[in-house]
Parts: sequence; structure tokens; C-alpha cells
Amino acid sequence: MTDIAQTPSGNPTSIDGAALPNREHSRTGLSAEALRRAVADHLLYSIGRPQSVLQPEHYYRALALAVRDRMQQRWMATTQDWLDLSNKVTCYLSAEFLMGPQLGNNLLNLQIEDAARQALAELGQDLDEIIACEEEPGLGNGGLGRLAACYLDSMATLQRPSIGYGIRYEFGIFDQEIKDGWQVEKTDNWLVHGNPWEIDKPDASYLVCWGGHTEQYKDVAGKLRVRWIPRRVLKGISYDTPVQGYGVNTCNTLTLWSARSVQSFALDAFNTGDFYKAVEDEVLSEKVSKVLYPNDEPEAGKRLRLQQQYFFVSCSLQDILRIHQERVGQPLHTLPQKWAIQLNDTHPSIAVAELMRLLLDEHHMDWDEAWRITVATFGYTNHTLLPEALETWPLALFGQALPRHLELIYEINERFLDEVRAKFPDDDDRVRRMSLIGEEGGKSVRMAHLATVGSHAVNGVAALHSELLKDSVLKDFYEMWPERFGNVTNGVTPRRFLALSNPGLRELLDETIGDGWLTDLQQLRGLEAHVDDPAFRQRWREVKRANKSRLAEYVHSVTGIELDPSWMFDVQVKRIHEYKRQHLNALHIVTMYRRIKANPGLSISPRAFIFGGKAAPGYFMAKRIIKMITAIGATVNNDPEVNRFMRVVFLPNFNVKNAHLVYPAANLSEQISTAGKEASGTGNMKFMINGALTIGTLDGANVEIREEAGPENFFLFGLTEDEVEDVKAQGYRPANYIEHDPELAAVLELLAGGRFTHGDTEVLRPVVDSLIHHDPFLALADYRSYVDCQDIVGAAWQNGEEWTRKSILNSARSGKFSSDRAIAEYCDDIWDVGPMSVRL
Ligand code: KUQ
Repeated sequence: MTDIAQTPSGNPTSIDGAALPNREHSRTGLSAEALRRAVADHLLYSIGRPQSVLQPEHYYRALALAVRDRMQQRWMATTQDWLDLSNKVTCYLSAEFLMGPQLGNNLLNLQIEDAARQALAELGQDLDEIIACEEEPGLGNGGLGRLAACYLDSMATLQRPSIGYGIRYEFGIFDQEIKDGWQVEKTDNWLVHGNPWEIDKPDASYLVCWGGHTEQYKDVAGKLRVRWIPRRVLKGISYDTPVQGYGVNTCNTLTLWSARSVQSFALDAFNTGDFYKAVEDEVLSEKVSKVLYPNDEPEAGKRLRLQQQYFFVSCSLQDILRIHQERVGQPLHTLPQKWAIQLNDTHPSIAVAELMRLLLDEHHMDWDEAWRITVATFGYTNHTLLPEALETWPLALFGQALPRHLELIYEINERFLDEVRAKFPDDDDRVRRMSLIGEEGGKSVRMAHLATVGSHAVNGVAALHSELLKDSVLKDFYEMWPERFGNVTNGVTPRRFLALSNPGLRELLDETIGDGWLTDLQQLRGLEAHVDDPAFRQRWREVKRANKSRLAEYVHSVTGIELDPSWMFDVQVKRIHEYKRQHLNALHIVTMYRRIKANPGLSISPRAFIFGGKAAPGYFMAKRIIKMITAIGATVNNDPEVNRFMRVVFLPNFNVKNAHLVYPAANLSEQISTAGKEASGTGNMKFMINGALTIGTLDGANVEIREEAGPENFFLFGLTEDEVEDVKAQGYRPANYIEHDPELAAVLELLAGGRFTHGDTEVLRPVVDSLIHHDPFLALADYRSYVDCQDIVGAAWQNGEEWTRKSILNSARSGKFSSDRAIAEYCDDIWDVGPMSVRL
């Protein structure tokens, strides 16, 4: 008798292995019984500790290994199938992948949660407690890194062959602690307990050069060629993590590169007795993948950041070319038929020059063919319009680090500008604006221009953002190649952000509309039929209420603050940034505080104001904004006259793990950026899917959220993007707004006068001064509209039935914001990558 394993779809499949009558294999079986045996085996053979000392962490590791075993066949079959069938593959190049904890998600996608729960119960353990042991890999800053992770999940679920390529940072985004109301950064040592999900491939390594100079030489055919004589060489080794699709056999790969010195010692130095010099060299090499830059804006002129970018891009492209030639067995000119490479912002855009270098210098291809292949292979996604966030590198630094690439960029630029001149004769200004080399403030390489010129498709991440892109930073390029420009509105995975993080709602949905929504989120529309059913509404409210209790418990455990789950939970979680305007939210809180103090008999809807998010360690104003929120919180929460109606929480260390508790518990989602500044936002979508109502400006994806939800189910305020531009053109004068609004004046007076800082008038001065003198994000221009809108929100909360109705409709109409829809658009419009079903 052969051993039997269940595929996720429930079909029995025979596999090789010891013949055990009626028993599933311990490495592949999906039953509770097989999982229990697998965990017990791993406890003995992989964890290697005696029964009496086993801790929950050990069970976590053993279960993680057992789950990885269950993905292994699918993983290998997926890779083998795309090699054999030579299906087109998407490579998603990103400096960040904010994957979040893996165990719960993999159990979900393999559809073995119940079996795992039972297996652990039989071993005397609670699955939820074991899942909570996992430390998340924080290999990203925020939305951009999390988007890459959602896209991997959707590519696998849609059965599209794909590889994510990035950096295995030894230290991810810092852990945030709040001390005395201030942010304190702690190193994120996520690898200390090992990482059960990755498999290192020390044999799959590539050399990466750095610095030095170039030389011309004649090849055997007498042709003039260039070679790069680097100053240093280091090595990239890969760590692969499986990315299991939901309910399918497809299991794709995330490949992260780690830097090593080429030899563990520089032997000559070692032999001459200079041991420390030898080790220093090793330390220098390994520095490259040591730490994630904790900034959600480019790090100006940081050599190491450029080195990180080049390092992972070069390893990834070498890997792609090797697979293409050796494994797929194809000549290089077919590259665009087999690979679509997507650049997640400009961080990997050096890939355009690196692919040219590999094709020309290493593979001796002609320029024209190499360029045709390059443009046909790459696509570029832009994630920001903020001028300070557009990446450029000082020419001198760039030339020292990557001398060959600079030559290639000059050559690309020359040919490109000839094309510009041909299309737009006698327009020198246009040529200067479009050049890959910027002249203002010292020469620099403009990475967004390089990415645009080197890609056949360029997209923004929400409808408004894509329009503004064509209208502003990439306007000249749009006029040159209108056909290259498109939009793909961002999306989020409903597996992690609904099924996994909101089990209560998942159950209610499954009972009400079936479970098809997990892979077709538009099916949430089926909820509209139940919106007027009082029993259904009642259950909807109960789910939300339970989620709020769960969050309140967590908030209490980490901050000591008590929240009443019957209050409105008003939530703003995202990186702290002036354009996102957490301080505008704070002005509203102070407004409410002041109204209560002035009129203690006031009847208002009680609210918990919940904030979370990290500030870049070097971003002075963002750190002051955190202090402002915590200071207001301390005053509000301790004032018995006020804390009957409002509480303010700053939740420390917002990350993917605690995000699972936050989104499902929100009643109100704060999306209050200055119109035109937030490219898309993705948190806004996570809130909507989970039934929160949005208060927001017409910015980023808010526009489409409001369109889908219906304007009557969205709280709109603030200037439009056009109006923002007009106000700025006429000269923004914050004093105007203060003079015409006594309430605003009084609120600013409270903040500046030390009411929340024990009389200290210095602490919050920078924030207040910025607001009243030179705020580029126009917070005071939107203050009145925001506060009035919040009054409408407060009134709406009073009518619980109506609020519930709107909440249901928001979820019901959130289908568009699934990353499955976004990935289907990328596959159809940009990548031309079709589905491939994997057989076991
Ligand atoms: C820039 N730019 C440098 C790390 C991140 C960056 C280093 O991308 C999200 C959007 C969101 C936008 C964010 C972004 N991150 C832009 C970044 O601010 O509006 O939702 C995903 O597209």
C-alpha cells in the first residue's frame, strides 16, 4: 500500500516514501494525526531538547518546520513546472518585503488550520499561543514593502510563476519603544532565534563588484570592448523562502541576498600576520546587507544605500540570466519572452544599467539588441510625487562606486536625448529637463528618469496618482511616450488582512455568502442583500465589538490605558510624516478637549483616538509629533472630566503582527493627507475591508474608496489637489485661518502655552511654529473642514443602526481593493504572464 497525502484541494495523491499502512507521511500528510507526528519528530530531531524543557517557542519552531515540509513538494513542483513548461515568470525587484509572521498565513493558505489546532491540542498546546511566538521579519518600512508582500501572496494564489528578489537584512526596521512620551529606537534582532522558513543556498552565489575603474581592450575578434577593474568584490548568497498560494499547489519563491566576503579571510593579509585587517575586510563586506534604512524617503547621498541597491540587483539579474541560459536553456535574445522584471520604485532601477552591462560586457551583445531586450523586460512602478522623495545620486559618488554603469548611463542618455531632439526640435529646455543627469545643485543621476527610459511600462499606484504623474514629475516623458503610461491601483491580500486577522468576520462571511470571497473579493457584494436584516446587523456589531475587546486588552497590556469597547475606535496607523498630518488629527483632539473643559455638561459621542506608527530616527518633526500625541494623551487620559468621553492611545511599535489586531477593531479610519501627497495608501483599504468608515481627503486611493463605497458612506473633507495648488500659488498664509477661526486660535494657544507639557512651552513649539509659519502641507487650511466633518462623524455614531449599515456597505463594496485584482491587471497589462497550474 502506498502512502497518501491530501492536496490542498482535497484530492488524494500518492507520493514516494516508506509504505506505512493507512498512515500519511510525516513530512507531507495534512491530517491532524500526521501533523502531530511531524511536530513530535521535529521536536526530537530538529529542536533537540528533552521533553521536560520544551517551551512554547520550541513548539513554534517544530510546527513551522512541519508546515515548511508540507510546502516543500509544492515548492519544488512549481519551480520544476515553470522550467519544463517554460512559462513566463515575473521577477519583482524590491529593496523591501514586509512579509509579517508566516506561520498563521501558511496554515491558512495550505488550509490546515483546524488540523494544526487539533495536533497541537493533542500535544497539550494552544495554536494561537504558538502562533504568537513568531517574531516578524521587519524587512520594510511601511506601505511599499507591505505591498510587495501582498503581491507575492496574490501571484502565488493566482498561480502566476514569480520570484521576489530582495535583501536579507540582518536587522530590519527598528523596534519602537515609547519612553516618557518620546520614540526610542531599539535594534531589531529578528534572526537571533533563527528563521525556520528560509533555506540558504550557499552554492547559489554570485560575485558583485564595486569601485575601481574601466579599461578598453580588443577581444579575440578585434572588437573594442570595455572591462571593469573593480576595487572590491563581494559575494551574495541566497536565502529562499516559500510563498504558498491559497488553496492551490503553486508555491513561489522569495529570494533574499546576503552579503559575504569572497574568501572568509584575505589570505595574504592573514599570512603576513595582519589578522585584524583580514577580518575587517570581511566585516566590511557583510556590512552591505546588515541593516534596513529606516527612512521612507531616500537617504541622501549614502554610499552604503547605493551599494545595497546595486548588490541585490546584480545578484538577482545574474541569477535570472543563469536560469534563463542554463535551466530554461534559452538564448539571451528571448529574455523578454520568458521574464518580466518589475522595479518597485526606483530603489532597484540601477538594474537598467546593470542588465545592459551584463549583456554588453559579459555576453558581448550589440547595443541595439541589448537595449531592445532591456526595455522589453522592465516595468517601473512609481510610488511617490514628493520631490524630496525622488531618488538622485551625486555624480561623483556614483562614478566612484559604479564607473562602468556611469559610462553606460551617459551612453543611454546620449541616444535618448537624440530621440528627444528628433521628436521635439529646438526645445533645449525640454532636453535639459529630461536628461538622466541633473544639473541643479551639483550634477546627479536621476533614477526615476533612468527607470522610465529603461522600461516599456510605467505606472502609478492609484488613479489620481497616475494622472498627477503624467501631469508633473514625468510629464515630459508622458508627452514622449504616452503609450508607456498606465495605472494599477494598489490592493491588499484578503487572506492576511481579512481571513487571518479577523476570524470572527471570516466566520460570519462564510455563513452568509460562502467562502468564495477569499479568492474573489467582489463576492463581498453579496452582503448588500443582508444589510437591512436586523439579525445580520446584530451579528456584524458583535463581531466588531469582540475585535475591539481584543484590541483593548492588547492596548491595556502594552500601555496600561483602559479603553471601553462600546466607544468609537478612531484609528490612524501609518508612518509618522507631516504630509500624512497626524498633527491635524491631534488638533481635532485638542478641539474636543477644549469643548469639554469649557462645557462639562456637553453630550458627545465617546471616542478612543488610537495612533500607531514609526518616525524615521532622523526626522525631527515626526518625532515631535509623536511627543505631541503622547503629551495630549497623558493630559486627556488623566483628567476625569475629560476621560469619560475621550482617551488617546499611542500604540508602540506598530508592525504587521499587531496590525492584525488593529484593522479589524476600527470604526473610523483616518486618511487625512494633504490632497496630492499620498500616492495611494493601503492601510485605507485594510480598514475598509474590515468594515471601518473612512474620514478622508480626496487623495490617493481614497478617491476610489469613496467611489466604490458611495459618497454617502464616506466622510469627505478638505481641499482638493487643485485647490491645494491654487492656495499655494496665491501664497499660503496660515495666519489667515487663525484670524478667522477663534476655536483654531484657542487650540493652538493651548498647545503652545504648555497645557499638555506641564507648562513647558518649548517641547511642542517646533510643531506649532511649523503649522503657523511654513507648513507645506496646509494643515490649518483644512482644519475647519476637518473638525466640522468630525462633528458629522460624531453625530452619525449616535445612530448605531445607520452606522452599522454603512459599515456593512463599506466591506461589501471593498472588492476592488484586493491585491488579486491588482496582480491580474499587472499580469494582463504589463507582464503578459498567464496562470500555470501545478501538478503534484
Ligand atoms: C520610499 N515611497 C523610500 C521606502 C519607501 C516609499 C523608502 O508606497 C505605498 C503607497 C504610499 C506611498 C508608499 C511609498 N513608500 C512611497 C518609500 O507613500 O502612498 O500606498 C505603496 O504604493
